[in-house]
Amino acid sequence: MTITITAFQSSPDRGRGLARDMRVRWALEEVGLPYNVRLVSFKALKEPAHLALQPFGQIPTYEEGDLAMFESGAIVLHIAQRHPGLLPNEPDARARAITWMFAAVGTMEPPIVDREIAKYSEGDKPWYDERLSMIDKRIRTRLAQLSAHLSDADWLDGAFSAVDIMMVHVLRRLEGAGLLEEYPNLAAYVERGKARPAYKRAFDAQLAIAIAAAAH
Ligand code: GTB
Repeated sequence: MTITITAFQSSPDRGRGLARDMRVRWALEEVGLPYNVRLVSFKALKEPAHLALQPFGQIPTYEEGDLAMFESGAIVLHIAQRHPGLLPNEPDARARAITWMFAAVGTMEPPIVDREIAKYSEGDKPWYDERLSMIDKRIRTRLAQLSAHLSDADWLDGAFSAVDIMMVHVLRRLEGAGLLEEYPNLAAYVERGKARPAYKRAFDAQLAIAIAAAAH
């Protein structure tokens, strides 16, 4: 069955692989599934054809036969549940891994996204520095807790899994903020994820789109 995902026609990150199609691409590459990418403009994101797939007018989406999905975490979980290699088989271990996938999007990601939103929507306000340091405090709390959990392990929950796809991609959004570097085991964890061949294939695929868009 052909798989089609959506991605930005022109990603604001200019090929840094920070948009959430990257985590879906990475999961697909890890399990060796070929996929097509439909590029969507910002205008088309808010039009009925795309809203029928993604009610919030965002990327990524995932289509496979009659199935249409949105939410990057749900898509990665779907891929991991149907193809070997990204989740443990033992039911309790699988439940624990899914817990960590939710922790990536539900606990770690929100303050990290807040930081970015504050930067571009409130960066000119007189109280921005104070707000930023409050957000950074929340992020540091979460990073310290995650760092303690990871300790000296390579991956968050046993063998490499969909958990690490989600968490590494969430943490990558802190690149350039100077926060991740305060937790060397987390910085090394992210680099370990980025060194995986499947990650590199996914990254190169989205970069090729950014390069083509820049050439237009
Ligand atoms: N919860 C949803 C999911 O996980 O799938 C969130 C999806 C989402 O936020 N999509 C963003 C989007 O489509 C792109 S990934 N935004 C357009 C809109 O809302 O109109 C977020 C993102 C965007 C840009 C960068 N960047 O430039 O660095 C990084 C991440």
